[in-house]
Amino acid sequence: MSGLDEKLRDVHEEVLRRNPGESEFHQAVYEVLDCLGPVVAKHPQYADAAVIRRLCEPERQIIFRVPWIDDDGQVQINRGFRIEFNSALGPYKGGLRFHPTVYQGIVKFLGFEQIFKNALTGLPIGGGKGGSDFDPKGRSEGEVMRFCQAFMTELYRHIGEYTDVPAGDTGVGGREIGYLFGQYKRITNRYESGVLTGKGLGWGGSQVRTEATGYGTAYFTEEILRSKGESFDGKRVVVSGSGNVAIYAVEKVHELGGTVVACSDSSGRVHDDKGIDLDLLKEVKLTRRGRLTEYAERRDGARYDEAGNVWEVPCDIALPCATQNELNGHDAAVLVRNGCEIVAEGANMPCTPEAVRLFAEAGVVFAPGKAANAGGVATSALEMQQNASRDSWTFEHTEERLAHIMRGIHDRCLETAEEYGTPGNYAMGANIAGFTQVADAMLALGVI
Ligand code: NDP
Ligand code: 2IT
Repeated sequence: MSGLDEKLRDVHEEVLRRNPGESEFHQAVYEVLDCLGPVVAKHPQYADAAVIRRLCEPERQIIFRVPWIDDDGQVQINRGFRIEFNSALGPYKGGLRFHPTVYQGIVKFLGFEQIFKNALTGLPIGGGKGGSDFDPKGRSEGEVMRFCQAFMTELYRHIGEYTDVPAGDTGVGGREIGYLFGQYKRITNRYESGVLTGKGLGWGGSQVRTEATGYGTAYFTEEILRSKGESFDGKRVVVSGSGNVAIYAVEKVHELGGTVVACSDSSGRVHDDKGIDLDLLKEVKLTRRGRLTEYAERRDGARYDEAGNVWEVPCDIALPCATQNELNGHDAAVLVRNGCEIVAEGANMPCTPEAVRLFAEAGVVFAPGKAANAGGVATSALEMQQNASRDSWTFEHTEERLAHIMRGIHDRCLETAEEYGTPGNYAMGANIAGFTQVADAMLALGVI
């Protein structure tokens, strides 16, 4: 299929053969391998020790049945996953996703991305991911709680503060982390705060964790703008999604001087040219767990378009914050035509390979998720630090740490891209910098 160099092509073919049907995982692996040509040319030791082949094979993959009883008294069966991908740098770390589309290929792609993202934070965390094909939409509070308890009744034996530390992702927020932690505590009879992150502020959670991914994406974008001698002032921004990452991206973009003129959910888009009203968005999505249609009904001048494509709203900056492969080649062409200058991924792998190629051709700056959305997991690692020292930091201190980490990731991507002869290419910089950090640790730890 590819323009990969020979050794990398063999690795890629092996991944395709050993993981049939897992297209998202194939895509994520290819995207990384595609950047590693200059690295293996310069450092043959990585190929010699089969570091890249080992990296593509998870250390452990857990699949389990999750039986629970719904409000009608019916037994429901879901499938649970935890992929413990790589622990060279620290305990496995990564979120849990509850969404009907979840299967092994999605969890593996997310776990694979997480290895490099976590390395880029510079904090001691390995890569993992988990989740279930459970669909929380339309489920009652009681059903969500019973599902979380059933999920943890199996998962608890695999996790721990020094082993594997899950957190939230799509469909898993503070409410679910609460139920998961409660069940872990009950089964193990241990108040082990560091076993999960994204906990409530009153019981071991960290300030800023809720906001961290969206804030981090906005900070990363601000660094890109700064490197071009610009700022958010006067910039029109489009954000896709209206969940955890999207909402706090909107909040920070507004604080930094930009205007978010559109956002979306899986049913359509809202266009609000005056700028998204954040209080209303939070009330509809966070307080009421409602739909964006309600936002448009209550906001003068805002329009909801069912099946409307959010990328058709003209903007200077696009922040895809919903889900994988949500921005394809067609969307990229529309963004380019409308003069978009920067695309920074708040979600994991939201841009298709064709979209990324079109951005490169058009000179649009592209920041990949493993760099631009690393603020969430970085703040999770800060939560682990606070838990380990039984401490709790202020909002200001934690946010300052987050902003510092995001600036560090940004600079490291640019410096690495420069070093390997592709100045300004954030994807090259992120993949190479993340890879070399993990690969060096793997070499030091021997063949394990
Ligand atoms: P949420 O569940 O809070 O929100 C997800 C949003 O994306 C919703 O608006 C949802 O719309 C939309 N969405 C989800 N799936 C689809 C789909 N298949 N098609 C169209 N829209 C969809 O999730 P998060 O905000 O936490 O996560 C969003 C992205 O960010 C994911 O890629 C996640 O992996 C990534 N991420 C999350 C982090 C975190 O800390 N939470 C950290 C780093 C990355 P609807 O309500 O209609 O379903
Ligand atoms: O994709 C991600 O980085 C997350 N969902 C956050 C993981 C974490 O452990 O905080």
